[in-house]
Amino acid sequence: MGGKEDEMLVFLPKPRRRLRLTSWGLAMDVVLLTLTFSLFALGTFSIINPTQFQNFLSYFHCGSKSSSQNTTLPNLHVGAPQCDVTFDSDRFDCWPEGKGAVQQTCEARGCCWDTNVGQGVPTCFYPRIFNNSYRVASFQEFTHGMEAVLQRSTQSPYPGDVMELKLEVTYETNERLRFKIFDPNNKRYEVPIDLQKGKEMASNPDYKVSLSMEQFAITIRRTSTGDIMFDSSGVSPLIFADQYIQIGTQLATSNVYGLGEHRSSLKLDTDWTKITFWARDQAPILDENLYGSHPFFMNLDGKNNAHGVFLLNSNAMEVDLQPSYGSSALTYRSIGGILDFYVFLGPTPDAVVRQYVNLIGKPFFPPFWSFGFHLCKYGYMSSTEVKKVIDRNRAANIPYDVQWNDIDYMASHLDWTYDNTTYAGLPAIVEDLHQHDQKYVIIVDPGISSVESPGTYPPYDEGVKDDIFVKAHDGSNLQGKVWPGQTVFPDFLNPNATDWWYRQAKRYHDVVPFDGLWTDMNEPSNFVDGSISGCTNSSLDNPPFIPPVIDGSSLFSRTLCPSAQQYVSSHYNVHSLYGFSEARASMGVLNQLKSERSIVISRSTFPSSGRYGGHWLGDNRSGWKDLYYSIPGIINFQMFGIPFVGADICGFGGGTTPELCTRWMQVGAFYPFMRNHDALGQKDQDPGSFDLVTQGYMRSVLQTRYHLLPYLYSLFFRNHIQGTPVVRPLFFQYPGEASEVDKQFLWGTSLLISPVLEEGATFVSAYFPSDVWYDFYNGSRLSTVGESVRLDAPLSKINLHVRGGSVLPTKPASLTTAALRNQSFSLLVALADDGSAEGEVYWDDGKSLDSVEKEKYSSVSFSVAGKILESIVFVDNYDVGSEMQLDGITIFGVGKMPQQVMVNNVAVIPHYDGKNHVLKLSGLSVNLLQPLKVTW
Ligand code: MIG
Repeated sequence: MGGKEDEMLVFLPKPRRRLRLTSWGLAMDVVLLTLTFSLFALGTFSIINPTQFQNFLSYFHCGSKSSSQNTTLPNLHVGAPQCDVTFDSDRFDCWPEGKGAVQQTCEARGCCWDTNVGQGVPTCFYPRIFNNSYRVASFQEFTHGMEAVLQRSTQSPYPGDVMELKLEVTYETNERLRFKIFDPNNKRYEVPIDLQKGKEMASNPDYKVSLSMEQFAITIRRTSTGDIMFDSSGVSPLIFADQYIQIGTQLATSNVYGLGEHRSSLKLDTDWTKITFWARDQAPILDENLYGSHPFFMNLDGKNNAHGVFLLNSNAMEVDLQPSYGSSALTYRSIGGILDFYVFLGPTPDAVVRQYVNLIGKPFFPPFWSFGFHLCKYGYMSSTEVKKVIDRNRAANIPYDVQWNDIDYMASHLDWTYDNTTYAGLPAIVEDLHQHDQKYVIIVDPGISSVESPGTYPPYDEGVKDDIFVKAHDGSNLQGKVWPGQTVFPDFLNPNATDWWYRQAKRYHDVVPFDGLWTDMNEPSNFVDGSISGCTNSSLDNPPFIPPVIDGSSLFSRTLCPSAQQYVSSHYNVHSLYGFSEARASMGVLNQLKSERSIVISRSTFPSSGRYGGHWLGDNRSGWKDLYYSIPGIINFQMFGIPFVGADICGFGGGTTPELCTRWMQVGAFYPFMRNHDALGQKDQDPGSFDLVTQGYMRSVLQTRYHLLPYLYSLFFRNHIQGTPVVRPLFFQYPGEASEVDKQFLWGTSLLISPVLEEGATFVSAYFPSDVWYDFYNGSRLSTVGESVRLDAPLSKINLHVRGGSVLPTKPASLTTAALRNQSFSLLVALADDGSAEGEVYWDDGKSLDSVEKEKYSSVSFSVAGKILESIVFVDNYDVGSEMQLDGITIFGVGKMPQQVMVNNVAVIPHYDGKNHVLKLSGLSVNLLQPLKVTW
């Protein structure tokens, strides 16, 4: 922790030491700073911001009292100067086990003991000067990075210390830096995902790395501003033992986001929060570990620049967030693998997401049909019941594209079967759906029954033959228990499993031609802990440290034994990759089966899952809180590169009400993946099951969604080629404002959604960033911005606003996406204050596997300036005439009735709404693939 004997070495580029001093303007500061510099070797902190300056002061006050140079365990106790950590917030937990510490054992770790602390504050914490960690023994600098050898000479509290480590820093691109800390002498497990790296190397990066030598620390700053992006000095010290790896970092500000999968507000709570990563089948509980693992966060700095930090590590892990030095700090504690960090420079939130997604792999491009409305329920007792639901929603003219089936369709819950008594009508239903241009998606679970009569159940027999099941520690197929009873679990990390999975899917698809796969239970979930015969006493099953997972005491609660063996490594290491590997295999199977784009919706996910499918947020409840939490949940998965995401609309568990379900359909109409799903035993909640008034509200918002699908689809195209997030929180677009707003969200940069999330409310208080906003429905301009505005929100309506400066492509709402596709386009133009606007449309056949890669699409951009709207046709390779026709243009913000309106040099008769300043052109029938020019 920055002892005065510390030397720091600064790498690339050269220090700009004096630059920032003057900006503080306080002579006192400069004096103290100079003092500080004399204590901490010059060059240590070449660029300093005020927060950092506070850190210096505390180092100064305390560090001056210590002159400890030795490397043996210091004998510390309360009251010793080293333990005089003035603020609770500067205390870094030295006993993360939580229970079991007493003064003596705490001090034996070289730590300080104080029970007189606030809620959540550790009683056993690191002293300021902590010598029981690593020092830099040697280093070498290269053009594109550096290497250092780190050594420790004492033991940590955990077995298997790696006494010598290697640090490798690579300046990978101008926007991305990697640093890796690993054991150079023994190869350890590393996450087997396929990162997407080009050959490019950094040429002029805006980052700078410095090392603290005597007590190892790494500091990474944005060169142009001096702000911290990663700084492991002054926080929890580095520990690298076989099953306990710890490193900390200061945060630039407490505006920190990400770290999934968890249920929480969008901006994370940094007031002593513990976040656990270990894939888990568990209905969402605030902050607890959930279905997937995404050790990625975004942090805003004091200048509202954003950066991102990704720790590529799949082991069980804990991240602690706490206040520190007037800002916040973060501590990672992983129980395996290595430390493999990527830092992304942004500087906009949007750029951070793009940089991260470009590394982990850009998301799959969903087929057009998948943006329609999906309907599902657990507990359709028969195919007759499914047919009844389909029919009543069709009869109610509900825009509706996809019907799903949960495990009810299976015979005895066996994958790749259907019950030929209760579900005898299934093939006919699928045929009927297809005849109506609708699609059908089924659930499949990983657990494969291992106790069917030999020769009767090919998925098991063939899996045994192909030897693709997860092995117990003794080499036998691990036996667990899931829906069908006793089961084994395919190891989707085994390359042979994909072919096996394909054969099972193909056999079934020949009879029931499903269009997408829903991969549930893939944490993987197990109804018994570990296996039917328990787990071993090994340190894999009983590690010396267990992060605070649900059920606290064990990693194998409701899943497989960590000692189980998979193709790549132990389940201990690859547990959280199970859902990812199943989605990857399943998308491969679908591509081969359908030769068209399809969807996989996976419950468990890991970084790069987005390449192979989407996600839903799991088992929520029919409650208003759950409705709210869906919004931060959906935004988080945009950051995680899994943009095709939704929550169970109207709520899964518990009973919904017409009001809640209406409000939820209104929010859900703006989930990228829109599915209404209900739990077993609950009352039906499909739109057709409600009274006519409620049905009307639901139909109306579905029509709005369908109308806007060309815009959503164009956003997904951008996302697919560049990683640009589809749904955004306000702070992405306005980082200086609204850093906590998570009850509203944007589609792209142009459409602001401000839903009602409270029972009985008929208005909503919505925040409007300082910009130009028009009411989506009537085009009137909002007069108040930069604050919260009270908007009318009767149950019939969700408030939507269009940002001035946008052009959105639309088509008239239809009952299916197939019908919608055939209709002509319209443009919705919303003018900025200077009269400008821009936008684009992407269009293809909606289904080809290689539409984008082979440029089998059309794309047109639009821009408005000086009362002229023009288009540029970039690609015109998809030209089905009826689909590419442009019929209408609506322009918001046209101050007065124009004298003349010309479209491609032909005068047209407009409609002008003088009250709301809206100009409307209709019946144009021009070809969108010809350059367009509209003047008014
Ligand atoms: O053990 O398949 O999250 O959506 O309806 C429960 C039945 C299994 C959990 C999924 C839920 C699904 C349910 N599944």
